[in-house]
Amino acid sequence: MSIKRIGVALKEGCTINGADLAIANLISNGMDFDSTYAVRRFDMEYPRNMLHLPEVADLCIRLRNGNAAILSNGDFPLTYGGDHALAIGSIAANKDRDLGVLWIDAHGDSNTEETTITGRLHGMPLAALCGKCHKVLGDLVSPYFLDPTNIVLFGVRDMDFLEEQNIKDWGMHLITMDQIKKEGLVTCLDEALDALRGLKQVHVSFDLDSLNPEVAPGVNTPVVGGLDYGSAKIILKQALRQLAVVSMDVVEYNPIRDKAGLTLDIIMETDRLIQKEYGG
Ligand SMILES: [Mn+2]
Repeated sequence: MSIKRIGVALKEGCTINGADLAIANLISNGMDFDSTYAVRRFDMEYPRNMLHLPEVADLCIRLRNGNAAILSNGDFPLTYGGDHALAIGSIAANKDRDLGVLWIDAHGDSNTEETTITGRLHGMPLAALCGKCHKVLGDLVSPYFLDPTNIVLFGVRDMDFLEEQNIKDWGMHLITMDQIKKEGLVTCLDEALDALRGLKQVHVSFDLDSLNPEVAPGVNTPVVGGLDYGSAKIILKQALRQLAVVSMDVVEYNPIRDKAGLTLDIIMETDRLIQKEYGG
């Protein structure tokens, strides 16, 4: 059993230049990948509220198949990106119908094609994974949809009004940044881990925009008032120690927005933390 690093050079889900350069940047800074994925272009129309749907769906199908093979070998896929739409593929790779998900993020990522304001698919992966978004995305997850009550959103501080309704209506666990500031990290983290502790397999999706932009400026859609990196390390460490984590993502790195390598340093330290906790 070993960690397999997967690199996904994707910007089509956020339509922001630089998201696609994340993997090349990590490679040039010494990170090794077991495999990498690039977007294939299709000369196809897509709905205005589902930007670059053919490219994102094609990439997620290939990533799903690749990561499913890693999981069936008993190995641990650690997927770097690239925008968060890639998690539709990295999570659909898991065929456990009771898969738990810890989604650490500034945003809700739970828009549907009806509620999205921007049309960007990186705001829709959780809806897609629950089978509540566009059919093309649903088809690539089917029949292994997530149960929304097995999803914990952590560190959220920017939701669209209708998106927040989705999260509440579907029964996801929502732990906002306001709540973390009020009740403290330890209390909130316990609540998150309790919701996932009984599950046989858990995926952790770490969006770097969960961090305060002063700490990690190299992200696609920064939101003020996030986690400090010390808190993020506690969250990841305790998740890896207390939950049956079988796969992870570290996403939304944008090297052209980084300042003084701050976000790069965080990614490299996070990679070491995951290796240490997974190995020992
Ligand atoms: Mn996200």
